[in-house]
Amino acid sequence: MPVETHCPYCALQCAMTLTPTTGGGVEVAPRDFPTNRGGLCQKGWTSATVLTSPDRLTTPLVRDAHGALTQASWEQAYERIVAGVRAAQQAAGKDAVAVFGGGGLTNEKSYTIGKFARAALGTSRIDYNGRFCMSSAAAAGGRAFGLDRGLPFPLADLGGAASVLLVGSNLAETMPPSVQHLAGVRRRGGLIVVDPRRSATAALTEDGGGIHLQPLPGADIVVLLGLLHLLVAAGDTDEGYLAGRVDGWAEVKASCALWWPERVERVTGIPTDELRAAARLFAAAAPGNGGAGAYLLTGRGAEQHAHGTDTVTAAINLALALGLVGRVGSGYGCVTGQGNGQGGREHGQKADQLPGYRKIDDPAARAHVAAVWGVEEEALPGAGLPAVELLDALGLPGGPSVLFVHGANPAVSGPDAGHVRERLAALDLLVVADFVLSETAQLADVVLPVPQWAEEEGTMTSLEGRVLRRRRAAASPPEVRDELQIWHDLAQLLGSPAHFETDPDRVMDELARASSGGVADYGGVAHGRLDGGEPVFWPCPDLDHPGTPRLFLDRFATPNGRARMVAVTPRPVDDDLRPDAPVHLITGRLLQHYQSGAQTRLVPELMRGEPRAFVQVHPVLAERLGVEEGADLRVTSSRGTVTAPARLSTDIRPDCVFVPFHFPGEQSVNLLTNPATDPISGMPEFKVCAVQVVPA
Ligand SMILES: Nc1nc2c(c(=O)[nH]1)N[C@H]1C(S)=C(S)[C@@H](COP(=O)(O)OP(=O)(O)OC[C@H]3O[C@@H](n4cnc5c(=O)[nH]c(N)nc54)[C@H](O)[C@@H]3O)O[C@H]1N2
Ligand SMILES: Nc1nc2c(c(=O)[nH]1)N[C@H]1C(S)=C(S)[C@@H](COP(=O)(O)OP(=O)(O)OC[C@H]3O[C@@H](n4cnc5c(=O)[nH]c(N)nc54)[C@H](O)[C@@H]3O)O[C@H]1N2
Ligand code: SF4
Ligand SMILES: [Mo]
Repeated sequence: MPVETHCPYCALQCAMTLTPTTGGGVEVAPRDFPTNRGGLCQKGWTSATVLTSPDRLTTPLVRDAHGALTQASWEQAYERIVAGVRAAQQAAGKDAVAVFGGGGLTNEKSYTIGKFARAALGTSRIDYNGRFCMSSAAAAGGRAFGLDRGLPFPLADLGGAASVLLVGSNLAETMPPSVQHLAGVRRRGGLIVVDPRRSATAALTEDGGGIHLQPLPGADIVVLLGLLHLLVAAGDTDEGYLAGRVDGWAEVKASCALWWPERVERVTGIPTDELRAAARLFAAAAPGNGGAGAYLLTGRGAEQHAHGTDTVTAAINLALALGLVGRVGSGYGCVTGQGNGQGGREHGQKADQLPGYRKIDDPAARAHVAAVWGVEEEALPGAGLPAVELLDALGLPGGPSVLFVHGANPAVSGPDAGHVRERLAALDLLVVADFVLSETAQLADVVLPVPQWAEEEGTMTSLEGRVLRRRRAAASPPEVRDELQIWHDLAQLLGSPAHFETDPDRVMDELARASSGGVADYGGVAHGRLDGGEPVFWPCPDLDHPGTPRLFLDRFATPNGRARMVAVTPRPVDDDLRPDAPVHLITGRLLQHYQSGAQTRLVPELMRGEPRAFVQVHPVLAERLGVEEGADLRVTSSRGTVTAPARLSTDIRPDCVFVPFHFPGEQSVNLLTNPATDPISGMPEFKVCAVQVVPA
């Protein structure tokens, strides 16, 4: 029987039909859906390969007396975990145990992992890999609008726009089917891309009169202030909208006064005529200026910085100044990345959060959730530590000595990964649940094999805020155990006062109650309703509510209903150029690989496309270094060294090199990246640091 579901990987959540095959696997076929319109990328097409990969985990593994990971029974694995948790908590209190989740977990699992941490382990120490993803946009969106939903409008709305401004998003490689929604704007010559590289997305500006701005990495705030300066100078701002719907405009208007184009050019390298052309194009598209509509979208290029929240705030300020937000046909959005990057940030995996995007330090929120969980409010811990700080504290006095990892591979994807690996190695007990032996699982004391996407039921919330059904099409290998079951079992063994449901349908009903009345209100979301084919965008407070595809049309979710502008100041990147590190290192993604590559490196077809890391380098820089195409380059930051072959390309600025982060070991670019974090979001500065580049 063919089963209708969605792709395991990114937040576009392309629709697919899975047909079981005789070998225990499934066959993938794309399905028409408003986001992917029948398209899939190469990763989606090949996703089923991982189901039957010889490298997948089929039994629990426990580290033996000789230090080797060996096959074990579930009872042995649980015994080791329960003994480790008890010993750690008796010695050093509840916070001696920590939990690290992932933005790929279903809503049901995202909810339950947060409940497991707070109600079963009693620890405040939980955070997740979404901190590394769009947390700066989440913080900026929450601050400006009172609510963080990546796209507060359906993706297909982009189709009618006169201009779309993409800041640090490479959609054409990271969500290829979504490029269909840019067809209209490209035809109209309205696509503007800000990226230090001529990415595949930046190249899309070339066929129809669009604009690619190619700034110095980390200088987006200056670009955005420069654009705002030009809008103000030209009288293109939407004063009626600003007066009616926005607080803080006077300060923000003043903050861009000194960012005239020549000054922006000096800092960013963007020629004044290009900046002026972009400002004119974008302003003319705004409804207040008689345009057909304009969207500003941010991606990780803008967000993954030690000042990422301010950068996104500058983007939001620009969108508000043009009156784009909360208007049909225009808007600001963050392009959420992981499969459940949206739902994963709503239900309590974040250090300071309870389900429904509630704040863990809000007494009313605590009382509500404690009642749903059947525990005393006083028993709920307070706020924990954001991911980088959490990983940093592992194995240190006062820090956690036990860590559970579910759905993340921080040994490859964390900033300053060499240090992350050291901290993981210092733990008394590392428990990793995964379906492959990821680089983090390789360091574990206990590895728990879990089902893959096509073997489980649940829901995912896509980049649009639309809740989708994930459905089972294949059986897991017999010894594999679902995480809902694992948390249920461990909670029971640990004597948890809270009960843990194992049926995803019932977990969703509980999540609906726990989130009810919160910011991310899923009160009206139920599997049965989604199975009926109804698209449900949150907030959806009750079963009769139609859901909310477009947010903020009447008011923002702030107490006074008005958007809050915050003036921001550009700052240098944290790890800036120095004589012994004179080149900027940029990191990001390739079409063929997903994240740490734990899954996609198991797919032969994808490995044929991109088998290893490389250093994208401009021919001018390559000549200065005396290297040719394919020659090994040694790239060194103050944290580590990576050696990889040069790939010469005029698509990158001569003062930068680019290395993708999908590869482990000596090719892991995160050995180099900077763990300095944004003071508001906790986002590390993945996107830029200073390096020395020499021939190897
Ligand atoms: N193929 C593939 N697709 C994916 C993923 C994957 O791993 N592989 N992961 C998914 C996830 S979780 C995410 S978060 C998304 C990410 O999706 P994107 O945000 O599109 O991906 P990145 O490649 O990380 O970054 C985008 C661009 O930012 C640019 N950039 C670097 N520094 C700067 C800067 O300072 N300013 C600006 N303006 N741009 C800069 C890079 O050159 C890069 O082209 O993709 C999702 N889709
Ligand atoms: N240098 C650099 N580093 C980056 C970035 C960058 O742009 N540059 N981007 C950052 C971003 S945006 C992100 S999102 C992170 C992501 O970084 P990671 O956390 O490394 O993401 P994945 O590689 O997707 O790891 C998920 C792991 O969980 C497993 N898994 C998948 N589904 C499940 C499940 O349901 N249950 C369990 N238990 N396991 C599951 C997978 O097999 C995989 O091993 O990387 C960040 N790191
Ligand atoms: S774009 Fe994302 S959701 Fe669509 S097929 Fe590719 S990885 Fe899957
Ligand atoms: Mo991400």
